[in-house]
Amino acid sequence: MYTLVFATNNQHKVDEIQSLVGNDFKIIPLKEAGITIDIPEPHDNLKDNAAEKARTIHALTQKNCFSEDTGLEIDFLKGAPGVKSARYAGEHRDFQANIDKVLHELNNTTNRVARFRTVICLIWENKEYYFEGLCSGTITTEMHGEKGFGYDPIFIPTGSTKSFATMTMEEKNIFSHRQKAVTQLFTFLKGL
Ligand code: ITT
Repeated sequence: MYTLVFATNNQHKVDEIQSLVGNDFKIIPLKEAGITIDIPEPHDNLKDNAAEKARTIHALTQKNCFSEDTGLEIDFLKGAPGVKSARYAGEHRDFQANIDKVLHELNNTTNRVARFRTVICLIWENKEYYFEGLCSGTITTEMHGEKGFGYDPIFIPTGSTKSFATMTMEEKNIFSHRQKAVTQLFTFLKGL
C-alpha cells in the first residue's frame, strides 16, 4: 500500500477524498502527520497556491504528498470569489459570511452560472504533477441543506436539482470538481 500525505487543514476535504480512495492508498492528513501549521496561499491563481501548499509540506516531511486548491467562479462576478473563496468576506474564513456576501452580490441578477474548479498538485518521488477538475452549476437564491461545507448550500451542480448541501457525500462525489481531479490523480498513480 502506498502512503500519501494530504497537505490540507480542511477535514471535509479529507473525508471526501478518503471516501473515493480504495485500499491501494493510505491518505495521511496533516493532523495525523503531526503538522499543525497554517499553510500559506499567497498567490492569485489556484495552481500556484496548490504548488505552495504541496512544496511546504514536502519540505517539512520529505514524503510523497499532494495538495489541492479549490475556487468557486461566478460568471456575473467575473470569476470571483475564485482563488479568494475561503476568505471572500474577510480573513476570518467564515462559510456563512461568504455565502451571505455572494447572495447579496447576486441579488438583482438572473445570471447565476458558476463552477467549482479544483487544482491538485502531487509531489511524487520529488517530481510535481498537476490535475484539474471542474463542476458546472448554478447559484441558488437561498440556502438549501446543511451537509458538506463552504458554498455547498447555495450550489446546484448541472444534472441535479439538489444543492450539494442536501446530498450525501457519495451523491456529491458523482458530480464534484474534487472527485474529478482526485480520480485523475489516482488513475495516474495506479499507472506508475
Ligand atoms: P486547505 O487550503 O487547508 O486545503 P481551505 O478550506 O483553505 O483548505 P481551499 O482554499 O481549497 O481550502 O478552498 C477555498 C474555499 O472554497 C473553502 O474554504 C470553501 O469555502 C470553498 N470550497 C472548496 N471546496 C468546496 C466544496 O467542495 N464545496 C463548497 N465549497 C467549497
